[in-house]
Amino acid sequence: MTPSRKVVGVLLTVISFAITIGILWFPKSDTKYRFDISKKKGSSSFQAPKKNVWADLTRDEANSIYDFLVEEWTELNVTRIPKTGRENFILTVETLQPNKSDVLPYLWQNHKEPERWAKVVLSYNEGDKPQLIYHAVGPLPVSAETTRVVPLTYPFTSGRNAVSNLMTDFVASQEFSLSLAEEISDITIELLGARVNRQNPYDPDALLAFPRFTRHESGHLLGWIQLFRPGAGSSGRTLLPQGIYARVDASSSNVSDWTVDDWFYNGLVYNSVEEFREAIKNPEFLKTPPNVDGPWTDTEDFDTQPEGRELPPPVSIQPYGPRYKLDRSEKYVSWFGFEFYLTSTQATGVSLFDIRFKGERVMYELSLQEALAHYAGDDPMAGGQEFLDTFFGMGTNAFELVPGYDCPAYADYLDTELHRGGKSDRLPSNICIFEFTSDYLLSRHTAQYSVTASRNTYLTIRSVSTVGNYDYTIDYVFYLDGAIEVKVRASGYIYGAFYANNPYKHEDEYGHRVHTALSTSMHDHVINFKADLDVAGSANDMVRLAIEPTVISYPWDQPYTQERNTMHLKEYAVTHETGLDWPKNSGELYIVYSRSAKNAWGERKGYRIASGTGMGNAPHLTVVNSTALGRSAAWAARDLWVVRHKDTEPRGADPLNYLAAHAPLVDFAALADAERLAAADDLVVYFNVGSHHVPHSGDVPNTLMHTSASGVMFVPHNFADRDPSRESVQGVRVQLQGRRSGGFAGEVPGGDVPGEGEEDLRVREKSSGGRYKMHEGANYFGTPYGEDVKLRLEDLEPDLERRYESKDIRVSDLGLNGSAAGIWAAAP
Ligand SMILES: *[C@@H]1O[C@H](CO)[C@@H](O)[C@H](O)[C@H]1NC(C)=O
Ligand SMILES: *[C@@H]1O[C@H](CO)[C@@H](O)[C@H](O)[C@H]1NC(C)=O
Ligand SMILES: *[C@@H]1O[C@H](CO)[C@@H](O)[C@H](O)[C@H]1NC(C)=O
Ligand SMILES: *[C@@H]1O[C@H](CO)[C@@H](O)[C@H](O)[C@H]1NC(C)=O
Ligand SMILES: *[C@@H]1O[C@H](CO)[C@@H](O)[C@H](O)[C@H]1NC(C)=O
Ligand SMILES: [Cu+2]
Repeated sequence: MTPSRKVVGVLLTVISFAITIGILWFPKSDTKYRFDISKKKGSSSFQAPKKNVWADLTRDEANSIYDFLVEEWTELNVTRIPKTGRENFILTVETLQPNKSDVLPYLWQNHKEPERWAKVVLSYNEGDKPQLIYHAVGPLPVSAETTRVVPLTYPFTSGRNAVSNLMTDFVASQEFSLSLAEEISDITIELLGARVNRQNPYDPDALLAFPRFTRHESGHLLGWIQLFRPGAGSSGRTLLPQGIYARVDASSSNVSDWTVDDWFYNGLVYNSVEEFREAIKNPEFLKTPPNVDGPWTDTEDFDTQPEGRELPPPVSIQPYGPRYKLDRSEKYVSWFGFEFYLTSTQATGVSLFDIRFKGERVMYELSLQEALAHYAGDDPMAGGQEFLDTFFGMGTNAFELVPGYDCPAYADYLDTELHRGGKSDRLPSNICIFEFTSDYLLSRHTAQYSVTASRNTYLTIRSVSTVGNYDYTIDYVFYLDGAIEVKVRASGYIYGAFYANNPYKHEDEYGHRVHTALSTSMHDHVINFKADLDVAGSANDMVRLAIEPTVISYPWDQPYTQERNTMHLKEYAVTHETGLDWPKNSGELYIVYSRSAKNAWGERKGYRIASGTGMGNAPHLTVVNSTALGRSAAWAARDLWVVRHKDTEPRGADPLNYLAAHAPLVDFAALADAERLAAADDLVVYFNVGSHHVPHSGDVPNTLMHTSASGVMFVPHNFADRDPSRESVQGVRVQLQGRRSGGFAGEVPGGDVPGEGEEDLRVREKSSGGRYKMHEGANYFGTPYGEDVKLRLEDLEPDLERRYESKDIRVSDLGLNGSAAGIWAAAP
């Protein structure tokens, strides 16, 4: 049957009229899907069931602690805002996370709220042995009667609460580096065509000088100072090393006593600056071209217009608001059965607590612990370089996100607050929360008379920590089936090495040449997270469920096949605290089981820990017994670790470990020390994500996120009785021609109409009771879009001139200032 010309004409008129007025109704037999948008706006009244006991201190709390320490605890002799580096001051103030043994009774047995405490780092600079010292202050609120200040030692395996700081006089040390570079201006002009320019440090031909310090076991503090060009355009300084290095003995706290001995250029060591100067005069002296800034370090191309670039790309929209509920004041989120609290710390950024799925416990804590970047190379900078980024602050450096780009335009944004250096600073919109519908389905199936498709919508909590040259995008992702993923993607500038064009170099051993005088330096990113799994309760155990080849003689094979080469499952209990690597050929499932809770089929409820979404298996550190790291990051040696939970071991790392590599406050090896795991133990898993980064020409100007992504996933394993996403997922079943359902080709004779007395497979039980009969065409589960939507430009392209709040971002130069070692005031 073909519609008459007249009908088509009328339809076209209706459609064009509808387009003109901006509303197009697709006639539908079933209109129950239409939304009342006003009903979806009610989540502001949503309230967390309990207080967020992990929440960071408020400004008022921080102020009361500053006052208390300065005025009431005069024996500490601290000032709030120091005027010189010689004073004692309160460097940081934040929440001391309550003990799990106090929080669980509060959450589950209605016990009283755990005491609230703060932890403070005091920067002690009197005398010539500067120290950073942890104290606990509590209980809060501050009261002259009950609040105490006690040395904080219980979280540290070392039993200490202090580390030596590198120096008191940061300003003098900066001055030292710059003067050193000035003193060799004749050399720098000769070799680099540039010199220090104090009037304009951003002059592209100005030179800057930065040290990399290492404390040796002997107690010596040595620094290698390297010259850089400033790279002001996009801040690509780490692409602009200049290849002249000087070794400084910085063991004295008085910078005037520092001495320089060796110099290094183009693969050769000179024992003094005179020797270096003399060598340059020799006609045989081998020079290498300087590493000069230019458009090649620019992060954007505003110019070229290949076909297609004149159109903006597709973007995701959310016309009816989010489906999660957010209690902003308690930082509590609820989404399709998932519930959790979130908080942020200066060192580690966003952490999640008390994660439940459909009312059942899954994890007590999911949080970043440390982010290591370990370099290698044959020059003194790359060769000894490693960064433990919590020292610079993954939370301190989690800056404002770009709406519409870092996160969808429709995301919710949260702020964090930093209490450091005597002040409280707000970091605006640096955590985002959003739902996203993936480009691939969660599940689908085609049958003879029907096709079914379920959308894969997930919930992401995202933040980005920009630590100097590098940007880490950190996601916690929740899926409808109960899976939780941790994903980290790196971008920003690589830390390059000077390309020494000489016969002694071993460049191919450590990277690739990527510009005139720039080589990449291979490095490992190993980023550690803690997952305190509480699978259906705290009493958990872990198994390795191996998928193994085997040879079995089956009775049903006889007498024709004596033995069959096949495979089977074999379970190995993890009986002691240990480190594990991801199994070869993915040949084992790592599963954390509830000790006693079972599903309807008698199987223990579990969560599997899996690696591999992204660039393959998440790696661990290649370097064995790293000289640079000492004992400060033992967790980096294996892919994942299983340990017992203890209140005295809340963290696997500490930001001050960076200053005490050989005697760290937290030595992870003391946490994972092969203790026997008992039946009712509460297990904690530490795991690593990251990459073996061998940057190549495509990392210039910036590393790309699709090549730097890695993740670990926690996937329900017999956790429920069947796939729990069925009840929350949105999708469609297309019932094809006729009135049958499902089926296989050719099986049912007599065409598409059910026969007399034959069961009608189109009738389905509803979970709410009653029945649903599928009709021919599209049968939706969950609510589909049912009408046109009107978009604002803001939904597609947020107005960043209005919405991006920050005017000046405190990006670290990876020196000591602004790190966990202190914030320095220049002498007045
Ligand atoms: C307190 O610290 C200052 C330096 O900030 C120092 O000069 C003074 O001697 C100290 N006072 C006491 C009592 O230790
Ligand atoms: C540092 O050393 C210099 C020279 O050795 C000396 O003049 C100065 O007084 C010292 N400064 C301090 C703070 O001890
Ligand atoms: C690393 O250190 C451990 C413990 O001291 C030692 O047993 C092992 O042999 C070392 N490995 C290497 C490659 O140095
Ligand atoms: C937390 O646990 C540790 C170790 O048992 C203990 O020393 C500390 O006092 C506890 N903290 C509070 C606030 O009770
Ligand atoms: C140290 O960094 C802070 C910002 O974190 C800045 O205000 C201060 O001027 C810096 N001090 C020096 C001596 O560069
Ligand atoms: Cu990298």
